[in-house]
Amino acid sequence: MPPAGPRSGDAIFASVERVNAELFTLTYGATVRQLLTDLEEVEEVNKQLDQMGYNIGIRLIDEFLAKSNVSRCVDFKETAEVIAKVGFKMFLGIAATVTNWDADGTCCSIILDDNPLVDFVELPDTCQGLYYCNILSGVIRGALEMCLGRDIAPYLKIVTDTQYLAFTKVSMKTEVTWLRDVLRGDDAYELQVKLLKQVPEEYPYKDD
Ligand code: MYR
Repeated sequence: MPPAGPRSGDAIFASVERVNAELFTLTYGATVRQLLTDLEEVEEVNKQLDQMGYNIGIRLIDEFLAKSNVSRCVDFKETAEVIAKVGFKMFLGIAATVTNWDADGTCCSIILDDNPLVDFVELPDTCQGLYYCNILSGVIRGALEMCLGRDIAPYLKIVTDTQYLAFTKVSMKTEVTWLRDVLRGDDAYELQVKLLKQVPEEYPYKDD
């Protein structure tokens, strides 16, 4: 056992961070367990986790854009790289890799280098159809639906007597699905992100 004594600020922060990460992982596990008890069907739990993630994602994008200094991406390929390299790092402390692009650049895989959500987790046979980390697919779907997307040059718009700059926001509708999941016996965690359509919205944006 190391001798007790004063610890440096870095060591204390590292240990607080580790405790927070463990608390987060255990809290997420308790949430999934409660959903399994309440909803009984794993399919329903999958849907609920995705929906919870979506609700987080539509809010988290503001924090992401404010903290990351990421500006609008030029295409979906850049967006996917930003999610993998900046988003996963910022919110989960892990890196991820983008791969398996389709020919038109609208579908790819994000492979997680690590997955802190599954520390301490082992699924019983009764949960075989469960996508334990489905909250992550919802987060990505929600965040992309609310982000600025492709940059369309700002243009002048005249409303009654007032001239003001209007920017176009482009919401990205995506389908995010797990292709591989270690908890289900695969060798990696792989999320497929498919861009379905981009919906331009003019200022003032509708809140829905
Ligand atoms: C833009 O083009 O407007 C910028 C696009 C950036 C999208 C980044 C979305 C971040 C999602 C974070 C996912 C974290 C998962 C844990």
